[in-house]
Amino acid sequence: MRPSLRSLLAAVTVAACASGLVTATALASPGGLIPSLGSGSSSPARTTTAAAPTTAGHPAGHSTSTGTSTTAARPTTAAPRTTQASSAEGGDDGYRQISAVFGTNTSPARTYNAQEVPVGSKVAVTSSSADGTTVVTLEVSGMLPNHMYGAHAHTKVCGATGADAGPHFQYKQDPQQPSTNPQYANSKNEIWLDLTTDASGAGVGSTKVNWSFPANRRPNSVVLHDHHTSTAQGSAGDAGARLACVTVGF
Ligand SMILES: [Cu+2]
Repeated sequence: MRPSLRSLLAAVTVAACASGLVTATALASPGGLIPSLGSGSSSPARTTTAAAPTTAGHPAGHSTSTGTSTTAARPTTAAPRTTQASSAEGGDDGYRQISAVFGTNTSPARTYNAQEVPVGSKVAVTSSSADGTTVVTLEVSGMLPNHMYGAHAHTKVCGATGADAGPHFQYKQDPQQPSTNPQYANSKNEIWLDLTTDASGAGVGSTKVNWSFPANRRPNSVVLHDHHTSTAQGSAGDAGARLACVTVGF
C-alpha cells in the first residue's frame, strides 16, 4: 500500500540558528515517499511550521501551514482526513509526513546533544493509518555512523529541553506514570522507532501497530534517545537521554 503519488501539500521554510539556514518541508498526502529536503527558499524567514504548534493536541498539519503551496497532482484539500471504516476508537485514517533538519534552537527539529545528533543532520517521519493499523517510519541521516539510537513517539511537541516532549504516547494508557510496566510500555502499545545507523550515519526505524491514533489524543513528536529501548520489567520503555526531538503532526 504505497501509491507512487506525491501530493505535495505544503512546503514550509524554517529559519535557522547556529548552522545557518534550515529548511523543513511539512506535508501531508495520501501516499508517497519522503521527499528530498527542499531548498526552495533562500530567505531565512522565521515561520512556524504546520508541524510545530505550540500547544498540545492534534496540529492538523495541512490546515495551518504558512509556507508556499506547490501545485499538486491531486486535490489536496480533501486529503489526509479521509474517514474510511475507522477503528472502534474512532481513530482517523490518513497520512502525515515531515522532513526537517536538526538545529540547536530550531523548530520543528531540535537537537539537545549535537555530539550524537549533529546540527545539520536530517530527519523524516511518516505516519500512515488505515483499516485499524498504523505504520510509522523514522529516517535519519547525518548521524553518528554505526550507532544505535532509541526513538519513540511522544505525547507533546518539542520544546527547549527534551523533557518538554512529555511521556511516550501509549494507546492504552498506563495508570501508573511514568510507565515502566512492560504491559503498557511495549512496542505494541507505543510507537517505538529504534534504529541503528549505517557507516554513513543513515538509518531507518519503523513500526506497525494494530490501532489508529484516537482522534482526540495523538502523539505530537518523535524523540531520539541515547540507546535502544529497554523491555525489562521496571525499565521498560527507557532508552536513555533525550538527544533530539522533531515535532510531528500525527
Ligand atoms: Cu522516547
